[in-house]
Amino acid sequence: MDFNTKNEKTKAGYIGIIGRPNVGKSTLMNRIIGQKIAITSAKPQTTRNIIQTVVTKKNVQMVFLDTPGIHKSKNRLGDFMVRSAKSVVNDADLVMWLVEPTDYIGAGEKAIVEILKTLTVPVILVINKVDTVKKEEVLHFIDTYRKEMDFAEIVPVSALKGNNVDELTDVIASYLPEGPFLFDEDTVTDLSEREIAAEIIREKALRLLKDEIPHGIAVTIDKMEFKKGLCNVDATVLCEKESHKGMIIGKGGNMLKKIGTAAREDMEKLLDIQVNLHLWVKVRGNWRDDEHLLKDLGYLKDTEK
Ligand SMILES: Nc1nc2c(ncn2[C@@H]2O[C@H](COP(=O)(O)OP(=O)(O)OP(=O)(O)O)[C@@H](O)[C@H]2O)c(=O)[nH]1
Ligand SMILES: [Mg+2]
Repeated sequence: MDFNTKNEKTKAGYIGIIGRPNVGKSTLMNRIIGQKIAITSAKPQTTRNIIQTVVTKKNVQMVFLDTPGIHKSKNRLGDFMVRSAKSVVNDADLVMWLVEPTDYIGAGEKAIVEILKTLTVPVILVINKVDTVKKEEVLHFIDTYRKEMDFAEIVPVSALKGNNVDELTDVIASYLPEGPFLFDEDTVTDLSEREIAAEIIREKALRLLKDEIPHGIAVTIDKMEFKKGLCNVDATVLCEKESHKGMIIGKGGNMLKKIGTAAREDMEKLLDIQVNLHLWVKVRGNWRDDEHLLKDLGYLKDTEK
């Protein structure tokens, strides 16, 4: 049996968060850990990689695996995203399936149910965004979903407002196996500072740009150095077309300035240091189907080529 420093029995485990795009997976993970690590936006397919975060409270350590939304992919990047999302269910001690508060269970949800039915670990259904519907309706949605499969628990929450999130955290803890902590108690994420910086810039582009442009954007950090109480960052925004480049830069550089300012402010909060951010924009047509570029951008592992 394992004990923490206070001689209490410890529990620890991996919790996979899966669901369709835009249901609030990253918002919920950030809410539970109490920090904004994963980027979020109103546009689907925001998360592109598995993001691991760790929260240690008293004798329980929860390791969350936030995943890209499961969707019908249209390119190699999409294939990678969906493959990553599906893979976490094999590494998890517990799976949370996040859904919208609706009684429409479409082909996307059905496909996820088929994956979940094969699992031996507990599956918690989380009905998110309950702040957008009437309380009475939630019971009806619970009933609809209950018919699809046996869930260990069904928990309605609002990740945005925080409603019922503490209760959900208690439920998660109750299903974790007893065992030693998997990480140091002060570990928060496996993302490096460079990766976080790139994600913050991508989030601002996602939020500020319109239409299909954000989906064709990737961000690389070309330089990140800490010097004399300053952090100097050079980054490149990759896009797919010359016309997109023009819109990302904007009239008189206005849009790029907006993206840069918003990103710098977030980086300064997170790193607690003054940040100098320089952004460039480059066109790399079709990068979402380019093996080499995908690999450089961290979206394709060697073994997956
Ligand atoms: N009203 C409401 N909106 C929410 C809630 N949770 C998340 N959202 C919003 O839903 C949108 C999508 O949130 P994300 O956390 O990025 O969703 P996701 O499931 O991680 O999306 P992908 O990474 O694209 O798969 C954002 O605009 C969030 O603010 C909620 O509880 N209530
Ligand atoms: Mg996400």
